[in-house]
Amino acid sequence: RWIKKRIKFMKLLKFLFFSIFLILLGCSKNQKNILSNISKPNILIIYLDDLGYGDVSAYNKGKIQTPNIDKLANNGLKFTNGYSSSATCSPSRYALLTGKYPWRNPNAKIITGGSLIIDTTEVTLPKVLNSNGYYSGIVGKWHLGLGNTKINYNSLISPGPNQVGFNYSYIMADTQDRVPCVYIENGKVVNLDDDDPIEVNFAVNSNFDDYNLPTGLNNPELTNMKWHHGHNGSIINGVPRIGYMKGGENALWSDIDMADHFLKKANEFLEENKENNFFLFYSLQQPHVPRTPHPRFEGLSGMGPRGDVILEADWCIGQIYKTLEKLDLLKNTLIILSSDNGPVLNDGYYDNAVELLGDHDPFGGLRGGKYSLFEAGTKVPFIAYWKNTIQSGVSNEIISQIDLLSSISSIVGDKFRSKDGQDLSNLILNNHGNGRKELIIEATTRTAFRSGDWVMIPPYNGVPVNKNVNIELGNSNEYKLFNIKNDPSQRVNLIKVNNIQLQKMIKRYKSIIGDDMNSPEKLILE
Ligand code: NG6
Ligand code: CA
Repeated sequence: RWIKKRIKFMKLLKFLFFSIFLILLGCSKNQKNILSNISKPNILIIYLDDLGYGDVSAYNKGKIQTPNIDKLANNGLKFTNGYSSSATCSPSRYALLTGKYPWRNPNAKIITGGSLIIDTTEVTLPKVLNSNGYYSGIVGKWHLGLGNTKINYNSLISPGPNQVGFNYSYIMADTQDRVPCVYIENGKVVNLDDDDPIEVNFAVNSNFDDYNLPTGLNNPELTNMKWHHGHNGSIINGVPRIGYMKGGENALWSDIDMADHFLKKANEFLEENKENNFFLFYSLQQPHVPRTPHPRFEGLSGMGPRGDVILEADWCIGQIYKTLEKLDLLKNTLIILSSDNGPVLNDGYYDNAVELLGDHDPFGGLRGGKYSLFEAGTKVPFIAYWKNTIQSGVSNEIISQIDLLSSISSIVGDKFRSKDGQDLSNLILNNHGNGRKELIIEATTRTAFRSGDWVMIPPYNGVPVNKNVNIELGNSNEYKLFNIKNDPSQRVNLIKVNNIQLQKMIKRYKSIIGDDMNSPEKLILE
């Protein structure tokens, strides 16, 4: 009996030990999950196209209302000195994905049907994340070039996003004002009919007239949006585009449905990857031209199509937020929202962007705009949001999109740091520590220099104002020096008043750009 009792007791003990062991194991597993999720958040970059510093109402500069972006800005960290890496799209996106200044790469210029400008051997943001167990996807505008030579849209298009790190891609090749007006999924044109191959041509004196296809130049009567400058090639869905396109009828996108279409793909990506660590680059096309809001947004802003597509984009961002909420992903997703360059009103179509602007200020009181070396070219909305992790706040520290690769790498525990980016993870997550001390600003291959509160713009040949878009580009035959803390709209040139500061900045600027400056012919440095 005694032995039986003892065996029973031992069994009980064993059971107890085993249960405790299981409980502990469960705890530690949970703990590990929580920890690993916290140290490795999902990354969602929401990237807008030509959205200005004043176009987000949380910045209190303009009149348009963007409640969904505001939600991220007001409950996350809002940067007031956040920069895109260039005042135009392709170089800016190149720098975001590689952490390298775009002026180091002579190919990093606005792309019109051109080849991929990221070397497939280069380290990129998606590659770093993939090596840390992430699944990476891009949905939306690409504009970093495709292929190595002339692109054949009728077979697998490569290299492209999938060759520089994205496991999944659903893109528009360049812009919605450029042909071909089709979506490309993992290198394949979506809905392409083999019997109706696509031909694309960007030659200025194209022989596309030979095909007897209407163009904006020859058949303005067939357009429902009039071109102002450029944009007089093939007419697709009533909109004249840059370049000429033939065939691919079945694959043509619907402009008014583009926002819903990309949103659907982005939502699908989130649903499918809710169990993975994921990186999604949600690259919206708004408010770039042609601005074609879905009819349910038409007229809502009272500012014409430009305002309407901003409301449409804001709504899409709200929908993405809802999806993350529904999938219970907000607590372990770091969201970065920004724009690839500053705003422009008339970028080539008559769409009343100027006429109906009213007292809205997309430029947020800054000088210049898209294409410009002045502040409005590259100072953009820049927001970091991570529910329950990033405290709501405002940072006046300087941060650039070029820092995202190094910072995100650091956040996920990777050692990689890019050539020109800084690890600003502490600033992004904790609003703590310093931002950049200095930054090279870029616009259409020209460069300028920000150091602390000072901006120095070297002299450049070229017109001071691009009359078509009515934007001051920053060209003049003298140096310019501004203290943007006292003079954010860069009105007072201080070269005479503070020559010492000017000389200091010229010296430092030259030492940074060195031999890498790729357009010395544009630079008149004495
Ligand atoms: C310019 C286009 C402009 C826009 C820009 C690219 C003309 C006259 N202008 O060449 O409309 O498409 O390229 O914009 O064709 S970006 O935001 O993608 O850099
Ligand atoms: Ca852009």
